[in-house]
Amino acid sequence: MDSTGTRKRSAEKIEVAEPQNKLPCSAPSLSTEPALYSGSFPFYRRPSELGCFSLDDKRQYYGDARALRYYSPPPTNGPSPNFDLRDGYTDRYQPRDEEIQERLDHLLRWLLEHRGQLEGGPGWLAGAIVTWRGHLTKLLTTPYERQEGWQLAASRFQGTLYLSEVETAAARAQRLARPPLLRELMYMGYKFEQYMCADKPGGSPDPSGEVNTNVAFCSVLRSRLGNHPLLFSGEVDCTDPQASSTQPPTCYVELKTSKEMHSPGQWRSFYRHKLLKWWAQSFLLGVPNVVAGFRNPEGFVCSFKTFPTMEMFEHVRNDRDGWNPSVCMNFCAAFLTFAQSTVIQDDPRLVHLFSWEPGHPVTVSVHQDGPYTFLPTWYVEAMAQDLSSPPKTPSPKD
Ligand code: 0WD
Ligand code: CA
Repeated sequence: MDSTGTRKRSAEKIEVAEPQNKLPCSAPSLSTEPALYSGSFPFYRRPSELGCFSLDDKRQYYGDARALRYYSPPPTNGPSPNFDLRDGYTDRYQPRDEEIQERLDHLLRWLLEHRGQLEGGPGWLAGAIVTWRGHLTKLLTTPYERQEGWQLAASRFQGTLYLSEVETAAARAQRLARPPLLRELMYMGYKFEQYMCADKPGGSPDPSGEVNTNVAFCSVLRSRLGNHPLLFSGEVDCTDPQASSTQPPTCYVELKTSKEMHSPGQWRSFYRHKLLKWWAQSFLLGVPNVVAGFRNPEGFVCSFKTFPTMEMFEHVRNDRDGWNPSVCMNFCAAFLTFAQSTVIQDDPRLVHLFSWEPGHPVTVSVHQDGPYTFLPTWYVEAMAQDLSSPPKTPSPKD
């Protein structure tokens, strides 16, 4: 940034797709072809936790760790687990209302309350990208995704670039028509967390309680990808009180469920598809281990396995149809460069909508003051106050 608040163009080459048809002018777009991004692994700063917040059973925000849970697996020398993941689905399940679009709101509240204490020096935030970890996960997996597209809304405000996902029409239609079996499968993932987590360190899980997916513990982190400073937040399942490091995010554990596998072909497919998503999500936040519970066709977890995040790639390293972490990270860096160079105007009501469908490049459309605007007035006005009110002069008593 220079003193006028204008973003300096970096020397980095923007990897914008060459128009194949050689038309003289076409709107800029970004290719997602894996072959274009297979260079060496880019710089990714070890994510450090800046803070956290919690959402309660009514989705109310608290600026503390009250919703953090503690990893409490059954003893390894005891009997093998037998967790009924369908238990409570019909009578003890309080699912979050997915019609409510929260966009970046909770993260913005955290940022507003901590903007004065951010490390990185004055102006760090003005050069940063603010988003959810889940949005970055989608970017990382894009070069390999063949089914689901995405839309990301982008606005620049006081220099900072904010990225907020927009539910695509197809995703909305799918959500509204979600088959009952898929709904139950989603519940089973949360039920597994309840079997594996305690409310207090050293405590025991209580599977008799209800599952309420409004409750969330979110970590807020600082990192950098290439020359892009990042501030993002992600939901964390639990912390391991026995972990060798008690320092977040390296004490965090991600919990997953997956179908029991019986053939080498099933494992291969698991490594190619599921492990890519698990890796991208946990690598971004710096979560060292993913604990997977394998469920049988009756919905019982009878075994689990820990997958260290840094070892996941080994399962596909020699697989021609596998994934490559460098491709994921280089594509994400290229997208962030593309977004930074596309969104020039500093205006919280102006949205550049980046859209992607499998088999196509990322395209952009521009929207002013419309339904895509996502930075809330309470945030914009409070942040603008900072700039308009002169800094307090210390009184002799201070
Ligand atoms: O990702 C999104 N489209 C949005 C998420 C848009 C706006 C808000 N959020 C919220 C979520 O409700 C949640 O509180 O952000 C938080 C999660 O952010 P994230 O960590 O960036 O998201 P992601 O990495 O996609 O998901 C992490 C976990 C999930 O774990 P699994 O193991 O299934 O990947 O967050 C939970 C879920 O447990 N989660 C949700 N919980 C309730 N409703 C949702 C949701 N829509 N999405 C993710
Ligand atoms: Ca999880």
